[in-house]
Amino acid sequence: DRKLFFISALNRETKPEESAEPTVRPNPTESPGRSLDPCPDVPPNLRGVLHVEFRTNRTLQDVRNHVGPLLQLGGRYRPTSCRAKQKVAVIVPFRNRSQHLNHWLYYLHPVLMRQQLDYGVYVINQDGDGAFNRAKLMNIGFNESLKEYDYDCFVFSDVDLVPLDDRNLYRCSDHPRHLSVAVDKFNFILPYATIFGGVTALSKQQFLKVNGFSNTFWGWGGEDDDLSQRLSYRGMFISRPDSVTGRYKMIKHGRDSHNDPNPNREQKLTETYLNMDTDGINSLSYTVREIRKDLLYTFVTVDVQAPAG
Ligand SMILES: [Mn+2]
Repeated sequence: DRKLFFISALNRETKPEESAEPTVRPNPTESPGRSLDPCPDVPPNLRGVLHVEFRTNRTLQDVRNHVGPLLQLGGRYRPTSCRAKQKVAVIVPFRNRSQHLNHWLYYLHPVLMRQQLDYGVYVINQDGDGAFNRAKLMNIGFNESLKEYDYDCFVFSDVDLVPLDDRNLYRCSDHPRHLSVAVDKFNFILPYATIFGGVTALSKQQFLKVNGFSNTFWGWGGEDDDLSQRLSYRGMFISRPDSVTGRYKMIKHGRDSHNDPNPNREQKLTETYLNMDTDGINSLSYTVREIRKDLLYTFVTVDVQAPAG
């Protein structure tokens, strides 16, 4: 039957596993020392509850002085005494939030170091003033970070969320992990059971299994619930730390310009199952405007091809 054959050929072509695999160019000079023993399951120098405050004005130079000496260009770090269990790309979607980024870097770098991760920080900056697209910036971060290093775990973090306990490990688990479970803004309570926004961690395999995020959520809201539904449709569960370890402080802010609530988000959430195989990492299209290496991060400015108007 010709028609059936055509449909099955089409299905094969759109399978995310085949087209989504980004090119990995491992840099031999950057491969972790094979001679080191693996790091322990529980990092030995964690502090537990952290003091976090956003009242001071922190400059980027303050942060460089504070954590810079231990970092390699591009916000890269790896423990020197043991071989890290995971290679983690921390992806931060961004536009016009420099003060938030300073705070985030000030608190996160020491935490990630104490957690003995082999990690890099990628700030993905949306160019221009078109509608913001958080989810597409996440997909771009996944793609761009993999061009630099053979990362196997991806932490996607909003720039205004700082953990209040360093036992909340920025690593991947057997199931996609939601890290920001108890945010002060929501009175330290999980707002609803399927929530998957804020800070999340997915292995490369988990991310590709759902074809990444949707690229088509413009403006605020919905993209995180869409990813949550993708995970569910692919038979995965959400893993979480307990509500004490998973506490976060959010930097207070008003609504960003060009990030109004997306009026289509409810409708789009009814279509996740229909769209997820064709809208995601396998359909990602963007233009890199600039890649700038700071000691504290890799800053990737991208044109996300926002719709006109
Ligand atoms: Mn926020």
